[in-house]
Amino acid sequence: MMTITFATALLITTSLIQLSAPPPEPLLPVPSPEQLAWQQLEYGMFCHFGINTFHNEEWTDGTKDPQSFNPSDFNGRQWVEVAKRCGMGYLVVTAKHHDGFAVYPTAHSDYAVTASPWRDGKGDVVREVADACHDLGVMFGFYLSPWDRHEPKYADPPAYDAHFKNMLRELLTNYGAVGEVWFDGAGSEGHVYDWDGYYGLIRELQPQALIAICGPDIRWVGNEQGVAPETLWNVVDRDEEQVWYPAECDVPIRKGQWFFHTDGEPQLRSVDEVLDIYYKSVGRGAVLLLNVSPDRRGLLPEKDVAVLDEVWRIVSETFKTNLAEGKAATASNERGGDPAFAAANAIDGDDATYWCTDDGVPEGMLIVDLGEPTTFNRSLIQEHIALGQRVESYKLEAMVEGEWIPVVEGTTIGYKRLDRFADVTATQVRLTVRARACPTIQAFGLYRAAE
Ligand code: FUL
Repeated sequence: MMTITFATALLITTSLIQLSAPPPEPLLPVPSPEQLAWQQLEYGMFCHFGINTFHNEEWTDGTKDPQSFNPSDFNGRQWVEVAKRCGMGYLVVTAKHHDGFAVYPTAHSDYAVTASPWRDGKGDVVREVADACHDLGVMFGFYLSPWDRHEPKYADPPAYDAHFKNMLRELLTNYGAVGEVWFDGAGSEGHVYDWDGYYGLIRELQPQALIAICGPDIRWVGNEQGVAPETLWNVVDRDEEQVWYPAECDVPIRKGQWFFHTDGEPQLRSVDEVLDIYYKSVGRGAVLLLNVSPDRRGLLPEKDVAVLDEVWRIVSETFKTNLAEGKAATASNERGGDPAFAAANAIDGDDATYWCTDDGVPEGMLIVDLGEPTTFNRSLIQEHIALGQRVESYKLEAMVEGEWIPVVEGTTIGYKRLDRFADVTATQVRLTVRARACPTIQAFGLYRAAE
């Protein structure tokens, strides 16, 4: 029989006293588990590869000879290896672009790799990419263009819907787990699609897959520059309902070119330009889907890969050491006086814990004593968005030679907010946030940018 000693009883009582405050109620709507997991990937690779690759064109009209699709050294695994190494958590490959040419052996069209000389018509781009993704732990997604300039059935919407669903079914059943399905809206003006039928099929066959752009789970940020607005809410009005609808920033690494062009190298963005995009997308609470076009070999071009490598080296070095981590932290209010919601949780390096104020206290100040003059030029703030997005504005100040000076201020935070500013050397910093309900701050960081 178990006896409860005085010491055990005391321990239980103390921990009960300490864990007195309940967590805040979620501020609805909140992300689905899949949306949250996707958000945490932060950065993905888009690969446009198809018949256009062999014609130096962005949009061919569906009449190019399938014989022209013939990569000399195709290696889908190389794409995924580069993505993985460069910090990209997912990859979206074009299974069929507007021209209608399928880069996988569909049973529903002759306009496909099966009619090409590549691997004697037995190749499958999607297979190799999907397998490598699953193998390397990169989330796999595909793009399937609704607009189809080749398929004769396109002129007959119900017949085309059946055709499109046939292709969707193949992609959703033959390639393992799918994390994202990307439906482009381009070219479709005036055409009526059976969207509900498409979504239903995806929900049935791959319930965890997120449907992006022309879909209910991920929204298009609204431009192809990789730039999210300064104020970015994940909650939007849709069909007179408030929904969690996070933003994805898709942008090609070669300006204006989603597909490879033999003369496209001058369009390649520099490391600084891609870093700027990173800060303006991931750093504003969106997810970045950066397009890198495989070339006519079927490989990612070396120069583009060099940019990705360098960008990731700088990002990972910059955010490796949080100069605020583990320092002494206090706050204007800590929920219920409970250590489970204390200021220290924002700088403990643990995303599962957060600093939170009492209900009815939508404003809070977090103060970190750095202990000694510390130089930094980047800051990071993250909300615990599993409980909803709350912060409407924030302000960071630093104690420099005995005085509080403004460092940076802004509006929304969401999953992640990164700010860049000139070197500040301070002994203390304070973050003030104003929110729609008691704020939940899971991370706060100060960094020094890598060279
Ligand atoms: C656009 C398309 O027209 C481009 O070719 C590309 O696929 C881009 C991602 O979306 O709408």
